Amino acid sequence: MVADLAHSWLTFSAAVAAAKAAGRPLVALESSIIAHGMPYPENIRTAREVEALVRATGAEPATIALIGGRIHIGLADDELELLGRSEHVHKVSRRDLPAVLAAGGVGATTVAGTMICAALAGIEVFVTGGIGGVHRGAQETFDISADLQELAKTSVAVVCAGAKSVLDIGLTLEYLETYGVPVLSCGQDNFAAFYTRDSGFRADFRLDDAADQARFIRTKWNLGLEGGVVLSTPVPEASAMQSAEIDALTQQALTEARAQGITGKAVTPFLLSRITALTGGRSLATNIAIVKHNAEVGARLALALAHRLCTGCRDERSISQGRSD
Ligand code: PSU
Ligand code: MN
Repeated sequence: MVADLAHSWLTFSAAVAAAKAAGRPLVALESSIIAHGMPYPENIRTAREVEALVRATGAEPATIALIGGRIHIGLADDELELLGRSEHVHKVSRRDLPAVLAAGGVGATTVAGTMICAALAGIEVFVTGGIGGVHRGAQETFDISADLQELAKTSVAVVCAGAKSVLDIGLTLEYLETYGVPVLSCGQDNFAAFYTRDSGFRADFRLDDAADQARFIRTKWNLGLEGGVVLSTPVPEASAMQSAEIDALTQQALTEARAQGITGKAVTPFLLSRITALTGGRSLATNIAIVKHNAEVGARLALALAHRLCTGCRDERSISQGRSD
C-alpha cells in the first residue's frame, strides 16, 4: 500500500520507460552534482556525456530530480537544462524531499535523496562522484551526512570514487562499519579519496570483477540484509591530482568555512566550490573524469546484476578479505 502510494509520485521519462519495458538494466544518476557540484555549462555537458557512456554499455541512464511536484526518473533535455542553469534549485536529501515535492519546486537530489528515489523506481545501481560522510571536526559539530544513514537502510549499490578528504575518511568508514554497510573496492585494495586514488584506508573487500561485485550484492540482499553497498573505484591515474596540493587547498577551504560560520546543508557545496575556485578549475577536469569512469563501472555492475549471476550462489572464493578488524 505504502509502496503503491509512493510510486504514484514517480514520472518515468520515455527512454527509461522503454528500457524498463524491454528489461534493460537501469543506472540511476544524481542531480545535485549537476546543480550544486559543477558550474554551467560543464555540468550539463558532463551529464549528457555520462548518460551516453551508460547507454553505450547497453544499460539505460536515469537521472533523478524533482520538478513540479513529481519525482522524475530520467530527464528530458529541457529538464536537464533547467537543473543545470537555474540558480534556484533546492539541494534535496531525505529531510528535504517532502518539502520540495509538496511545494512543487525544482530539486536536485543528493546521494541520500537519489537512493530513496532509485529504490522507489526499482533501480539497484546508482552512480555518483563522491559520497557524503563524517565531516572533520564532527566530534564537535555533529556534521555527518545523511548519505550514511541512507546507505544503512536503503538497498541501492552506490558507485563512487570514495569520499573527498574534506571529510574525515577514517571516521566515515567506522560509521559505515557500525551500520553494516559493506565498502567494496574495485581495482585496488584501498578506499579512494576522490581527487586522489588512495585514502590511506583499506576498503572492506576488494572485488575487481563486475560479476563478483554483483554476486556479493545479490547475496546480501537475498539474505534480507537491507541497506546499501558502497563500491569505490579510484580516479583514473592520468586525471588524479597531487595529494599535497589538494590537502593544502582542503585545509584552506575548511578554515574559510569555519571563519564564515557556514553550517548545515551549505557546508558541502561551499567546500566543493571553494576547491574548484582555488584550483583555478583544474579540479573540475578531474571531477568530470571521475564521474565518467564511475559511470562505466556502474553500468557494468548493473548489467552483471541483471544477469542474476548469483541467485542462490554460495561461492565466496573470489571475495578477498580486506580490513581484518
Ligand atoms: N561530495 C562530492 N560531490 C558532491 C557531493 C558530495 O564529492 O557532489 C554532494 C552529493 O550530492 C552528496 C552531498 O550526497 O553533496 C552531501 O551533502 P551533505 O554533506 O550536506 O550531506
Ligand atoms: Mn552536513
